[in-house]
Amino acid sequence: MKSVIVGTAGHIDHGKTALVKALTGIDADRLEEEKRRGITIDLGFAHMELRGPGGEMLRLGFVDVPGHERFVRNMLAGVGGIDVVLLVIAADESIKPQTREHLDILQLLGLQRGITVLTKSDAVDRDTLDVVRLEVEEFLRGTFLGGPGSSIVAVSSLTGEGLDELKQALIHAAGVASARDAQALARLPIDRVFTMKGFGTVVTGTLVGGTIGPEEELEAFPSGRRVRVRGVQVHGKPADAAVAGERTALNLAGASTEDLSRGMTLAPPATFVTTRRIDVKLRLLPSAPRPLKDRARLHFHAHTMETVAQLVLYNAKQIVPGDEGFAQLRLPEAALLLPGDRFIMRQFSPVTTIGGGMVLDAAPIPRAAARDTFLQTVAGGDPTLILRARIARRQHEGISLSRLIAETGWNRNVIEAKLSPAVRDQQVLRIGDRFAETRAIEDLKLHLQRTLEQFHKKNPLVGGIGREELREQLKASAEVFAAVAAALVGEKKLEMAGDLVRLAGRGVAMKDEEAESKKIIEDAFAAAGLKVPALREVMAGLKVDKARAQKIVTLLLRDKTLIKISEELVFHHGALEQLRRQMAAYRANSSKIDVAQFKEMTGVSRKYAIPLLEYLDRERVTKRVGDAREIL
Ligand SMILES: Nc1nc2c(ncn2[C@@H]2O[C@H](COP(=O)(O)OP(=O)(O)O)[C@@H](O)[C@H]2O)c(=O)[nH]1
Ligand SMILES: [Mg+2]
Repeated sequence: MKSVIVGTAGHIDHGKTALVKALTGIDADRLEEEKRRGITIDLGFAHMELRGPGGEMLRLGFVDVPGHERFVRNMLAGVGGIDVVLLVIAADESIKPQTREHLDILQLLGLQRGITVLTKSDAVDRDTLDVVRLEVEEFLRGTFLGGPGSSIVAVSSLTGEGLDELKQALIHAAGVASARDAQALARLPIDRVFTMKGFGTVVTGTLVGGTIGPEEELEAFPSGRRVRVRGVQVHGKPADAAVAGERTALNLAGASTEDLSRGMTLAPPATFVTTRRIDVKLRLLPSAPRPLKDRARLHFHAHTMETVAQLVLYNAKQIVPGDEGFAQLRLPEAALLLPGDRFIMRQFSPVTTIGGGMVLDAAPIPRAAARDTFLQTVAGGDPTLILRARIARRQHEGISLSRLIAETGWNRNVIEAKLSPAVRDQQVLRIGDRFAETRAIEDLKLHLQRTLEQFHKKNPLVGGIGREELREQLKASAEVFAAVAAALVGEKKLEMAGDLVRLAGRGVAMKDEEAESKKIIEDAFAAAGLKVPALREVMAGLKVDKARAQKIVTLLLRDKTLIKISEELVFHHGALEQLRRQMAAYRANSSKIDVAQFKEMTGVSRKYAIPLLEYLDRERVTKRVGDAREIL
């Protein structure tokens, strides 16, 4: 069954609550104080079913809002989830301040559908009603309620006159209202939290996307508390699941009423990332009293949340009434917001509605290059272009699928489907779980080759640059670096020699006797194990001169074939690895070892044992405790 949320709007005492009651039979003023004072303070809820033109049933959930100017913030908490509005204007009073303010808010929220209802038609004569109708038509011109085909219906909740016509208009509006996306990831902005005898904690809200069923685990944002859904009710009745666009009540396990409050959002756990900075497109109402200045403080309302935000204008010192622009809003606390979410801004003081806009990016990159182009692409709304822009701005690092989900709120299937043509055409590369623009990866390849070229020029005698060192210079993650290096090796542009990376055919060009000497040194140390010869003696037996021999040793130390552990002692890396293995095996029997035991285990003299143990201490294989060592 199609579910549509209908919200009321309009000045106080114009008959909104009476109208909802006349339609549904439900009194939406639920608070004792509301009943006593006869005014709506907080949101009220009601529901009804109507038969559509094709015989299908339509489910209408009503959100009745307060009209009093002091309670606009409550109105804002309810109006975020509505699909169709009933703009209520009393025929005996016509347009009043909150008629204007509420209409401004509805427009800023991007609402598309609604019906204007002239209430209390019984209280005025025909001529007055006609005059008011003309006034209202004039007032609505140029708004979503003023276009051709939009209806203005005169109604009396007292006599019932006009109610049938209104129901017909509602059926039409509900029929054409676009359904909310049940495939999207679920998000339920909480508008009420209470306890119910026998149930425990209950929250309600309008489900803006996705579905929620019993036994699901959810996370409350921004607090991070995990809850489990015990039961679901839709429009006051138990349901198998709540679907996007439905008034939803959840009975929750894992949280008390103190843990949850209006303004929080329930969503699948570990899916989204909260933010304190959002990039937005915003619009200042023509009726705003003054220009909006950079650094201004504002009241910020989105979904059911409200907070104070600081404005940082992009590209401008101020925005004048009637104008729009890109900006960043900085929030005092983290919030869950996603691109496409609408918000309202109210002046800090005195508090009036001055504008609003749409979230474009809830994961802004500080000092990003080409930020405006990025924001324009997001504002453009084409999902494929948006995904490409989100990948491109991460340059060669790319972005993981889960991060794309968190940044867009779109589910995995949608993202993979939208990207699959670009992946197939190799405009986008998939590296592990990341997507990166091919162009950015090609740039990184060139950058890597240029970096190596410079290195070889500066260090003609060195066999290459260490992997990690190169990776850090390129500011690439391990994953991306490995992929790029492997690709270049495949293209025969790169060589890897152990830990070293060099351009193909480059690195040390040794003469024969140098290469021979190098081998002699290496072999001598490899064969010696821990009982290494004196370096002086080995060098003396070589064919090359002392300076060359020294250079060769430097190279062997540099590529970590040989490892120097003290001024006099140099070991082959294989021997030290063997020692580590011995230590690990020894540890299986005893966690402590002293010098005598170490000498016995390795067969080396004290002259070697002490520096070796000190080396192991530095490498955190052992830790000195008194005269002995603890093996870590
Ligand atoms: N004569 C007349 N009075 C109405 C009608 N609708 C509402 N009222 C009265 O107007 C007052 C305000 O109505 P209410 O629904 O609370 O207004 P709200 O503040 O917009 O929700 C109440 O005293 C209602 O009885 C109507 O159609 N005709
Ligand atoms: Mg009311």
